[in-house]
Amino acid sequence: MEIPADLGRVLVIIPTYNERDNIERITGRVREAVPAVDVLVVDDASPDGTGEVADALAAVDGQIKVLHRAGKDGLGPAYIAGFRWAAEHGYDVMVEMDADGSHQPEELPRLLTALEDADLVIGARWVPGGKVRNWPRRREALSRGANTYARLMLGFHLHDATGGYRAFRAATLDKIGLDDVDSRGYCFQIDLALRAVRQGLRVVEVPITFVERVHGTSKMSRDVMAEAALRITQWGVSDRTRKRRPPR
Ligand SMILES: Nc1nc2c(ncn2[C@@H]2O[C@H](COP(=O)(O)OP(=O)(O)O)[C@@H](O)[C@H]2O)c(=O)[nH]1
Ligand SMILES: [Mg+2]
Repeated sequence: MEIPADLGRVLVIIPTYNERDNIERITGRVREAVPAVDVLVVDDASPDGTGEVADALAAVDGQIKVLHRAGKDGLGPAYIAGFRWAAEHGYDVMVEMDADGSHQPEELPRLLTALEDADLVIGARWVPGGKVRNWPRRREALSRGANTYARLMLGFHLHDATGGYRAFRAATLDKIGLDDVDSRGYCFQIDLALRAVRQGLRVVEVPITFVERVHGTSKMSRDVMAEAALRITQWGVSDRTRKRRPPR
């Protein structure tokens, strides 16, 4: 499928930590679904050798690149490193995609088409038409609950602010400003969405079908959840205090 030509050069950024059994399949699916895009794998020195597998893929496909980082440092810092690399290399659109197949490359053209009239497109599960396959009830309840809490607390219109399948215009990331982002896990996604909304940018959700991973293990942890819950509360509270303060 063709991508809208006016969007310019598109880079799909795939952060990896121990995704050896997934990396070849996901990069292959991206390259097949949308041959015009380039792929950047951002690997945090995975002990299972994902980085070396990615290097081997890059050696035979010039549209696959690899950024090696020193050690596991969380999803947020990996994406920020990927965004910086993309900006330095002149890309116009940066896409976030998990390595584990949860985000389907075949749906990427829909995200990119929506980006023609948006500054940030979020592939969303918890909107009409959005679906989740193979998730235990508990995990679904947790994600829905976290997103409802975020929507009420932060007062924005988004239904899947933790969703990690996204397309940003390069200009959007410039306006958001990445220098002071220090969120690491899921709340990285909420952080960036909130910054975009607060900048008055057009943030649009398009329904996706999220498919739980078959190979490898989730890096989701109690720490990641606790960070998100704490941050949403802090951002929501500071927002309210700011609004209540009388103008000087
Ligand atoms: N580079 C890097 N990638 C990570 C890190 N933590 C998670 N990832 C990747 O981020 C994506 C989403 O993580 P995953 O474990 O699937 O989370 P889940 O889908 O919420 O269960 C996957 O591609 C992971 O390999 C990290 O610390 N560094
Ligand atoms: Mg996953």
